[in-house]
Amino acid sequence: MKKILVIGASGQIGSDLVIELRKRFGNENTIASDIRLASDEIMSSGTFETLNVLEKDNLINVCKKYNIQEIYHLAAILSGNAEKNPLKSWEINMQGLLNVLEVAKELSLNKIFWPSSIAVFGPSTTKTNTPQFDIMDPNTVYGISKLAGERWCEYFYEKFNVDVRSLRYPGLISYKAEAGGGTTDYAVEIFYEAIKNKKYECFLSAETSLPMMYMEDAINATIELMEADKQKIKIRSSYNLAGISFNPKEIANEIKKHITDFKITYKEDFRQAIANSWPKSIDDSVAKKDWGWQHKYNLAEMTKIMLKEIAKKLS
Ligand code: AKB
Repeated sequence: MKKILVIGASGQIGSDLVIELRKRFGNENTIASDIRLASDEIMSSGTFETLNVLEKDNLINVCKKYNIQEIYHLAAILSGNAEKNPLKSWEINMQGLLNVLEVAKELSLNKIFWPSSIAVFGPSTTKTNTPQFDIMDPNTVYGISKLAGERWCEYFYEKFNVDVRSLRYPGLISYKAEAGGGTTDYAVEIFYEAIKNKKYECFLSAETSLPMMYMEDAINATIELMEADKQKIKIRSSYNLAGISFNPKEIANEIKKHITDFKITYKEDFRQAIANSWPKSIDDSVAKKDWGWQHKYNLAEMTKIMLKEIAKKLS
């Protein structure tokens, strides 16, 4: 059985991905790593290594120690937080990726997964049903680092035959770990506040539509992409990926079907400008055609699960 390393196992995606990889490929074959400790579920179900992706020698040591063949490199500073510390965020997002790509090349690893984002698009991009190929003029540090990262991924594939695969994630919604420092975070926070206080003050305006996805869909997309035959993967920068698109008013209305006295108010902050620069919805027909991607969850199903699971967690 292949040995997998997940970098960024304590974050929002890692918290779900590690558990699913362990289920499919074995607890002992999926090594979790991060600079901070992961969830109890991850710490107790398999091996964990403390690892800073900026320390390339340590990354090499961990890969050699466990005979790693695949890396899922998830560690990054998200859009909102990156604007507060641009140069440090650039270093973490770019040097982290370059270290992983270099190690993949040096150790001849089989496959790498690296997440890109809808943040690669910018103000001049087509806003609705954004196609795979369109104008890309991101104006956030996070978006610029993701676009540069996509170019590096394609470069390493073409020049050095590193089998790197990537998805442009929309905003991801999950109940296991809270999002941290992103522009789409409101769509997770709103559930916690609805259950705890029956009200939420949203940092985006009522009509701000953004592409979003329930975490289970994102995890399935990630593993399906990584398990697809190599010849099916035609895009070596990053694939557009779509789930559901909604705005704060629409998700609040869906929550009100379960918590009838829930109230939402709006107070825009600096993240409104970021959201305004991003697409409202994504065309992922290339992913569907190349490796058969299809999402499962809609807004109503996701809302039901999020409310149930977060209520359980908080009690
Ligand atoms: C963010 O909001 O920064 C992320 C993303 C869309 O990549 N969730």
